[in-house]
Amino acid sequence: MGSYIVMDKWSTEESLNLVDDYIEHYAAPPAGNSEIGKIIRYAASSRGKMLRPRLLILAGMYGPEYENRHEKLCRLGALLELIHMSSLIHDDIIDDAPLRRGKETVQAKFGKDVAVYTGDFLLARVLCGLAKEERDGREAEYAEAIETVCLGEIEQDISRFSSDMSIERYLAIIRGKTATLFKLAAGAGATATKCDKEIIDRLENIGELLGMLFQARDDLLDYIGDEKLAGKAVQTDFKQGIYTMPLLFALEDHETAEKLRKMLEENKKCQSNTVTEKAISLVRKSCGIERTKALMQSYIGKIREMISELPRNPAGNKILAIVEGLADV
Ligand code: GRG
Repeated sequence: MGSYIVMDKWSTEESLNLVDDYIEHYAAPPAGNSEIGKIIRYAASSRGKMLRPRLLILAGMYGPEYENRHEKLCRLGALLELIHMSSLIHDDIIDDAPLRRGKETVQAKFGKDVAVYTGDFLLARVLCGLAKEERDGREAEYAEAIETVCLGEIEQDISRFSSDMSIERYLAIIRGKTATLFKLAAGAGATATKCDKEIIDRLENIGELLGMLFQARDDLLDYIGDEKLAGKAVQTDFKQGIYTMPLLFALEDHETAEKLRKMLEENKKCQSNTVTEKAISLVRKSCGIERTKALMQSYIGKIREMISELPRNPAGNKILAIVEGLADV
């Protein structure tokens, strides 16, 4: 495996500022109708943690063409973040969510119909950006990733309220709906800077594990987190019939399983706050929280090991810093 000196020429923040500029460029509203412009600007202006473009750029640092391809990495990061934003806009419609990134959601502010079209508009801009500006033979991978995310969401939706959801099936769902974009981020960054195939594969695996870790954390925060810190509503999964890791582990705990199964039956018939509160409190007292944390630790261990097997590169510690940030729950 080749190893070469990597100049830390741009700080991650500098790169992400450029990603921001490209998001504005790709999502620029069409001239003419100021009302439409206002909606699109609102939708495209809220910023989250930018984890996916961050990972894309860090993966790109492993390639020999990093310096020449820095602008391209930032453009791809912007396009990937726009795919993510479009998925969040759609997700908030489905969940009837009032808040995202600490701000009113597009659906709460402008209505569900406008939100559907706005999410689609942003996705169309991504397709246009890929087709016109980034023609590098990888366009289909973006489309396939969107397809996989959608399949994960469809499977999750048709499994709502199912009391026989297995841990394996749930892991397959989150691999699709969440880990896919992280895997794409790492693969797109590493490919754009011409990493060797072996390095691309390893970075993709790291990306996928990071996505799994991220979703396990998100699931945990829904049970033990705080709305202010999360920037969105918490304690929503159970009532919506989305049975995630902490609950699935709690169902394997004989102390709580029987009571919890009765609550699942009640929840299927009628979604009340009372049964939701009882179920959340039971999950908190069960092994569900500790086992979810243990699963997260196992992902973290694997990611550490895989980073240590990559050529030495300042990006390695930066990826580890993201991982450590996610470990803190
Ligand atoms: C249009 C691509 C597309 C998909 C439509 C609705 C849907 C199908 C997909 C939703 C996928 C989804 C919301 C997965 C959950 C991933 C998740 C926990 C996202 C939150 O990501 P953060 O915390 O968000 O990185 P920020 O706000 O920081 O960017």
